[in-house]
Amino acid sequence: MDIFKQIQLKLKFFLGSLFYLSYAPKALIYTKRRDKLERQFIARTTDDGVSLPGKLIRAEATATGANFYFELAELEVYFLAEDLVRVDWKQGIAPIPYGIARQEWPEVEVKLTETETNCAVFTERLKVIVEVDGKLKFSDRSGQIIREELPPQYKIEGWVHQAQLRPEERIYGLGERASSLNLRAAKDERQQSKTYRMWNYDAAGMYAPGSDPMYLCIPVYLGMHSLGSYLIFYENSFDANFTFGETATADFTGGALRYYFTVGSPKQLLERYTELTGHAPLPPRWALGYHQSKWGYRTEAAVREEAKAFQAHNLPLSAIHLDIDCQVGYRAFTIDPERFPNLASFTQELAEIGVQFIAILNPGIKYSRHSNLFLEGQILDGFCKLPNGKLLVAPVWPGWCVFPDFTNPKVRSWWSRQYAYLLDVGVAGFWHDMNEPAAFITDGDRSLPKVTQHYMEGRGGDHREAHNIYGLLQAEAGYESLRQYRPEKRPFIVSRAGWAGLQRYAWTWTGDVECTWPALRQTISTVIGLGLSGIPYSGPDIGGFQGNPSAELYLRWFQMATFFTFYRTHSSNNVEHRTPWTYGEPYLSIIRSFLELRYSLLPYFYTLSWEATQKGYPPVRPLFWAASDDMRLWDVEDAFMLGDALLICPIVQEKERSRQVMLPPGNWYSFWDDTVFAGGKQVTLSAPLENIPVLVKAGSILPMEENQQLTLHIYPSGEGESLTQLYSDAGDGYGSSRLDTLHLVRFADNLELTREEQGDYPFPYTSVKLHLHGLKIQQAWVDDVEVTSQGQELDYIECDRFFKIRLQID
Ligand code: NBV
Repeated sequence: MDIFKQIQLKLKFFLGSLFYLSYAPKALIYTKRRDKLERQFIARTTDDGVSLPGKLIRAEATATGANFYFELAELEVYFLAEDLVRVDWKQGIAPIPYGIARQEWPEVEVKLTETETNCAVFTERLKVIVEVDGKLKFSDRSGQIIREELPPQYKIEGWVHQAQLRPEERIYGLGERASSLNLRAAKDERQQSKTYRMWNYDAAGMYAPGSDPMYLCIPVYLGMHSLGSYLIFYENSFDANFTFGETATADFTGGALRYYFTVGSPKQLLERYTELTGHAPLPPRWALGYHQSKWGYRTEAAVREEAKAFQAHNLPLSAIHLDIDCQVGYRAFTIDPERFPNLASFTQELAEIGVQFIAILNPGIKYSRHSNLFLEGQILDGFCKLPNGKLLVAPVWPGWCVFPDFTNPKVRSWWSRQYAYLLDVGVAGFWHDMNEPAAFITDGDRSLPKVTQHYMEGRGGDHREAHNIYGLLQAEAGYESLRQYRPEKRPFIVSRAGWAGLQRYAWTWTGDVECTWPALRQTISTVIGLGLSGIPYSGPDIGGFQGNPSAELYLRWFQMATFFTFYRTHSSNNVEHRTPWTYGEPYLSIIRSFLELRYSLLPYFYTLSWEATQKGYPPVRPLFWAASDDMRLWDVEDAFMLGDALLICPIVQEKERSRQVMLPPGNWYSFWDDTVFAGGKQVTLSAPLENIPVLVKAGSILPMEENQQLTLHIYPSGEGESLTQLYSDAGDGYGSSRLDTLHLVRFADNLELTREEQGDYPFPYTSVKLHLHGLKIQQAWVDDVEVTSQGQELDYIECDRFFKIRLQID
């Protein structure tokens, strides 16, 4: 970097620090106030007593399970499906079903048996054994015990729930975590266990791998051991600690102990979990393209210049994100009319070149009589208050702020109305930041005091319960708004915080991660973990948020992110402007080729999105998704699957030009040169600067597009057959769609490909190219008409929409 640039950056950093310092007095005052309130609160609730359920007195069968009456507790076991059960230890505040999408389930046949020592309540696929002291065991269809729980302990408020872990057991999930993929692998200083907190948390500008908690905590985890796998979701939003050592302990500070348990393969677990907490709706197709962002676009001219620079560099771009600098005094729902003088025509101008305008907003509302939002919210009595009835006021970007209480349906609908006029001027989507909710402090928890009161749908509650669902409910309000005020288009919201079910309303990103190689590597586990927690759309700030990545680090991060669902460069306001052309050549050309690859893979990405709407499978998957019984895959955290066809091996270290990976079974083709690798073992793959290893599973068909032409890349396996689906529609809105199902059968000397179609949407491609990898086409028939002459050795054939293709390969 030249000396001028260095001075410029130092100056930026210095000014940035001064800017933060200007908030320091408010942060100090608030921290003191908050501490005083917290002290009062802690004094009120400290009590160490715990009680166990005592002895089981009687069991009573119900239509859906059974009720168990213990000396000191009551337990309800309720089957929602044959392999999904809800367990409810009654004491404590019952949850409001914010996380739950499906309430009605068809009745299942459940039986109850009793012996001297225990009772069992079961379906064909899942058995819950309730022992007289309150221990619970869960067994699967084969009778194998999959999980053993100790009697739960009730504290004055909240439960402690423990389960035995098998030595080889792995744990995944808990929402967003900057930890190892297997959460049990990370250890605390005493090297025994690791505790993860359930408390959505603002890293305030920078976090590193190992940091906990993160912005988006979800009390759900998937357990895998040699006898099977299961998923447990605690429907309890209270602050909690989850510890994984010899046992798994969930320690809640309040609320009833209600959890859902299901057994099956990871696929089945995700299917069930997302049936319960909801599927992510189909995003607009443009959202799967590339997004450019920067904390620092202040004017229309700056944004125009950025969009034009993408064109000039011949780089595709789908969206530009505007951070708080576009606002008036950092206030929600504002865009400075002086700096963006004609927003409607500007968003139109961008849309004409295929670029969507995304606006940020934070939940904190300026505490001022000169703020309309404050006055409106006051009329509704819609802001969070303290127990003495006074408004809770804390500093965030606009200065002193009040916080909408999204647990009040009237507040949600009022908040929903606010998006309308930005939608009217063509803002395509929204970026919800600081919604843990975050507040500026000098020390301690960067949020609202725990005593802050919430409406909780009328039953009342405090911030210990409402904190983690705050971002979720803000996203709900936003999503409903976009559905209502712009019904012809699909909503697009990116939310930093959330809870179980966030996928119904929003995408997320992995926040203010540092610009380091370990942070790049961390992103893989974080994104996979989010997917296993039901959130299919996430991705990092490419290059990291805080700092200036080297050209190589940015490039490697970019290459990896090409295969994540949310594909966005973003960076802090005190760092160098970061774009695909920042580092010049050869980086620019390599990035361009990855951007082009991403856009040509859109049919594949879009079909994975459709699959997520049906089954809840995250597009980005762990390697064990391909073979969950292969223990060697359980800890692979530096590679991932994109759908079932692609295996991505990012480069996670500087100057690395090759790497190893443990392949799942089957054969794997190099995407770059068709070399075939036998799976089920470790292989070494080369990784020149120009690319990262990408493998395609033999038997797959990879749909790619370019200029209205669909290319079906066929990667034949030695034997057998496979099904590939291809989903298409208009790319936005709620019109018709189509599903093309491709059936590929491998015979000794030929391949047969048949296509079936469903749905009314017309076939969106003008022609189809069939590209055969690894073998040559000797002769080809399209719908029984021969299209080649003998003696040719072709890599591909081109045709129109077909129903049956036969390729002679020998
Ligand atoms: O709005 C500014 C930033 C934003 O760029 C970033 O992506 C968020 O994670 N925001 C946090 C607030 C300030 C962070 C120091």
